[in-house]
Amino acid sequence: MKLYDCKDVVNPRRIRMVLAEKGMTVETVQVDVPKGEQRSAAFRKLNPLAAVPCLELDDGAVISECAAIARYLEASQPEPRLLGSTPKEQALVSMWQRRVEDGILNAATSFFHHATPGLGETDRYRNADWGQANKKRVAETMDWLDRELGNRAYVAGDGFSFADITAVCGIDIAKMLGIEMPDGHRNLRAWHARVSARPSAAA
Ligand SMILES: N[C@@H](CCC(=O)N[C@@H](CS)C(=O)NCC(=O)O)C(=O)O
Repeated sequence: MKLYDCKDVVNPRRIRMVLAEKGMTVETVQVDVPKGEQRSAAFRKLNPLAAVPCLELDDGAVISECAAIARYLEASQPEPRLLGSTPKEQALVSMWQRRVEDGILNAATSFFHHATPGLGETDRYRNADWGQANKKRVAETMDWLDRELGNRAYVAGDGFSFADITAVCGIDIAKMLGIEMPDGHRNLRAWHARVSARPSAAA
C-alpha cells in the first residue's frame, strides 16, 4: 500500500492523521503540489483529477478522496473507530464530516484558489467574488460549529472521529489563509485546543 502525499497542503494531512490515530504506517510518495507535479501525465494515470492524497493498493487499485480513503483504512483496521460504531454514530460522523468538509475545508480552499494567487497556474478558472463568498461561508460554519460544540465534546458526538480530523485540518488551513477563529468562539477554541493536543495533529 502506498500513500501519495504532500506535506505542504491540507487534504493529505487528514489521511496522515487517520493513519496516526490508528497507529498504521504506510509507504509514502511525496508529490510536489506547489510545483504542479500532480498535473503530470504520470500522476494523472493514478488520479485523473490531479489531486492528492491517493492510496495505491498492492493490487494496483487507486483510491482518492479522503472520505473514501478513510473508509478503506477503517475497514482494514477498525480500531480505534473513527467513523462510528453503531448505525446512528456512523450516520452522524458521515453527516458532520460532510458539513465541515464543505463549509470549512473546501470553502477555505475555494477562497485560496479563487480570491488569492492560489497555486499560481495561469490556466485555472478564477472568480474572486466566489472566493470571497467562500470566505464568508467558512466564518458562518465556524459560528455554527461553535454553537454545536456547546452541547458536546467533539464535532459528531462524545467521541473523537474523522469529522474532527476534517474540521481541525480545515480550521488550520483557514488560519494560514488569514481566516481566524473569532476570539469569542469559546467552545470552538476549547475543542480546537483539545484536538490539537492529540499526537496525531502533528502528522
Ligand atoms: N476532495 C478531495 C480533495 C483533494 C484535493 O483537492 N487535494 C489538493 C491538495 S489539498 C490538491 O491536490 N490540489 C491540486 C491542485 O489544486 O492542483 C479529497 O477529499 O481528497
